[in-house]
Amino acid sequence: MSDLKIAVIGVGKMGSFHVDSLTSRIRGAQVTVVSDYSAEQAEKVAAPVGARVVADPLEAVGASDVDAVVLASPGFAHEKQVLACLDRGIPVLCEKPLTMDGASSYEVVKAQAALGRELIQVGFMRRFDNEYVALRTLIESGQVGAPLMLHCTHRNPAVPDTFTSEMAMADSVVHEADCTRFLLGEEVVAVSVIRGVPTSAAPAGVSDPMVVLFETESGRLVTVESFVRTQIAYEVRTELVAEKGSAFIGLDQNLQVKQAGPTGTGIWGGTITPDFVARFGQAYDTQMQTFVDAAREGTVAGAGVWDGYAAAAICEAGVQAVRTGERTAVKLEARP
Ligand code: ISE
Repeated sequence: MSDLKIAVIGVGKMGSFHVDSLTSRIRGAQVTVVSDYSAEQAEKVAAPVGARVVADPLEAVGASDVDAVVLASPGFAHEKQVLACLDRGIPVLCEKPLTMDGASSYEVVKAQAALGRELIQVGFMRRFDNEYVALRTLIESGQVGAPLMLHCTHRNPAVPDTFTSEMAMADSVVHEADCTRFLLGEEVVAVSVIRGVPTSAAPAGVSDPMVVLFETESGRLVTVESFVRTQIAYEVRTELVAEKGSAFIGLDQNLQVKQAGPTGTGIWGGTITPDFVARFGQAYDTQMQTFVDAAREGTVAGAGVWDGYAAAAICEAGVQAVRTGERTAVKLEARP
């Protein structure tokens, strides 16, 4: 079987990581087309891998040397680009968010259902992270009994000053929304937000850190600490509390070193990953290999269009909860 020819649309931090992954670590794929609103950035990423630059993203989707698309363009551009992939009948791996709100994501859900084929995969890469997979396997095995609660920590070292509390919900906490659904296998029905004392690194009026509470269909509780300006490193942890035990992932338990410290005493410890690409590199690559393997068969695997829609609806409620301080219900339409 010949290599899958891929167009990567949007080659900022994430898109250029995907181009590198597809070129050097993924089997059965070749990046043939690169598109970006910055012609200079597109050329910089395309040239070393022998891809051609197509300025118009919709033209890239329609190109004859493209069998599948990886979308890492800004979220507001996704809807049109994903629908163009459906129109052409080719698989697409779309970075989150699927679209900017629940209503437009539901339109995409309906469009795929009308087509009768699954062609959209949403880039919730944590579903491919070895630790998240192990935690879900543990839950499914019943070894620690029925799950009761999740406690999630989501810390980023820094974000631009333009990154508001609403953006923390839509851009960062969205992963915890998807993990909740992935780990517990049920929908989130309500979101509440509690704002605490902000870090001095946060601009005036921005709540950082904040605590988010998800309630699931069966009444399980999920707490999320969202803190995007820790000024330290990237820390993402989850603790499961179940009837007969608990379990933890994300402890940065890699290389632990003991050595002489500055004060004549010994010190020990390891390092914390600096950012999400370093922390989830394995998950991104596994997700991409899964996408390529499925796309060569004309389909997709992993988080689907419904997962993208549910996450968009949860974040919409979350943004509302940030703004009003009120517990906000998540409204999901019927699954087609
Ligand atoms: C970023 O867009 C991601 O997807 C990361 O996983 C998340 O941790 C970060 O907060 C987001 O800005």
